[in-house]
Amino acid sequence: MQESHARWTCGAALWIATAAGAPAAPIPEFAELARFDGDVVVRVQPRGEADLRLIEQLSDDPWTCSPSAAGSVDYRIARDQIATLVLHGVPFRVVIENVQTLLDAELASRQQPFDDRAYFDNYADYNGVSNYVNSLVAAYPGFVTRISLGSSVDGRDIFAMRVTSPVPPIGGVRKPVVVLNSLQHAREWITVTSNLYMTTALLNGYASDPTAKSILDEYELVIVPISNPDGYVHTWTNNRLWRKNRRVTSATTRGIDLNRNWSVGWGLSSGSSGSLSSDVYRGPSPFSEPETQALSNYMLGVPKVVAHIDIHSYSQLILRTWGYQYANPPGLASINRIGNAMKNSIAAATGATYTYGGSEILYLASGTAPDWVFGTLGAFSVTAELRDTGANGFVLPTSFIIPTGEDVLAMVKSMIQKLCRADFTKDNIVDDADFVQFAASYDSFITNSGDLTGDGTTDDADFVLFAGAYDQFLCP
Ligand code: 0X9
Ligand code: ZN
Repeated sequence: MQESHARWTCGAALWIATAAGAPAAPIPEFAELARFDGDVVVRVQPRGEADLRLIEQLSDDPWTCSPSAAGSVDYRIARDQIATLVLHGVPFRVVIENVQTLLDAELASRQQPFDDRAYFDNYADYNGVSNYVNSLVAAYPGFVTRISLGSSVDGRDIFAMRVTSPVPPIGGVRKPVVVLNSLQHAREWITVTSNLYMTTALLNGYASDPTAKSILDEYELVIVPISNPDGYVHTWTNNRLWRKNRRVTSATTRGIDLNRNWSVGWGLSSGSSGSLSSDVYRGPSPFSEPETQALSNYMLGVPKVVAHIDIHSYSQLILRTWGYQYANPPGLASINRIGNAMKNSIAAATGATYTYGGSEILYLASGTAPDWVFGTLGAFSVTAELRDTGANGFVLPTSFIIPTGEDVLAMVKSMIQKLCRADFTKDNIVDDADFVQFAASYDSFITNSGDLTGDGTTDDADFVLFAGAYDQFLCP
């Protein structure tokens, strides 16, 4: 008996009722890297449900989705299926002429030994990234600490870095934390290099760049380069275009979309799927996966997460909350102020055009990381979709590594500079109650080392200096 259900299409808010129960494609356990000879990526402009059904029949691999309000969708299909699109008069254009040629070029550069090249000349596999984290710890003692957030389904470490300067926090035991995680989706390799590039640039810039210095003096960055270790390894060894984690879900299906597995907005069919074979399968319950548990539990244990970016590719977007609904989030004006600054700072730094907006510029996505961070922790949180806009999609040539890393550097710097830190009560309104809470933290501060004036005594003059620091928390 077939059940009618909303079927997710990797596209702009396009939802269709379709018959479930088509046999799930078996998941091949590739003896070697899967090949995609003769495949192209097409950008389709569906005229209605019939067009969508056709493209879903032709393709088992929706790529990411166009920001265009016109609602185009990208799919990988076999070249000889182009004729079918033409035959049915479906409007489309080819955005990637030859997927395998892109993959071959990437593979050729992978085969150079990692040690022989500069870090950002190429992509690095799971061990390469782990080694790079170790090398940052060694190169910046006192600034970088390696931590573990937990383990993946297959037992791989979800490692992370705490990055901050040795300058102590004002009025607390830990500086406000900014969390930057990449690669919930395994095939989005550019997100890993960009996250590491941004981290390295801030550390390098500490001595010479006042912005880098103030960021690392006032904040702690928690960087999670590979949020989906098993998926990432799988893209290096078996299928470069894998998206989900590697959980066995049935005899023929694998993987849960980690970015549909978070609890806020979880389970809606308008933005995720309950079908095991779907690329946006949400899993059996919120936080069913150790990877999402590891990230969320870590953030719950941090005294103050003040901002977060969940880094993805591609499409060049900054997506604010909410992902799961079109309704405005509380504090929208403040969110827009930061989001627009991020977009503008990227354009100024690298010339790249990113679009900023809510789910209306992409599609609804339910159970995502930023909705949880914003909804549960009250912290500013966005999804960044990095380069490009589709010419190379997930298989970005290595020449994009540094420019896209510069995009992320600009977005992180501008986000942190624009953060409104005065909202201590986390009600999205800055008022006297915030100052009261701020001032109260002086009590715990004074029991440690209240002598801010450095005159050998802890007295009212120290409180005056402490309270003065509140001004720098006020929203621009
Ligand atoms: O679908 C996703 O998880 C993200 N796009 S991707 O192509 N990298 O898979 C977007 C998630 C955020 N979406 C919204 N805020 N609407
Ligand atoms: Zn993604």
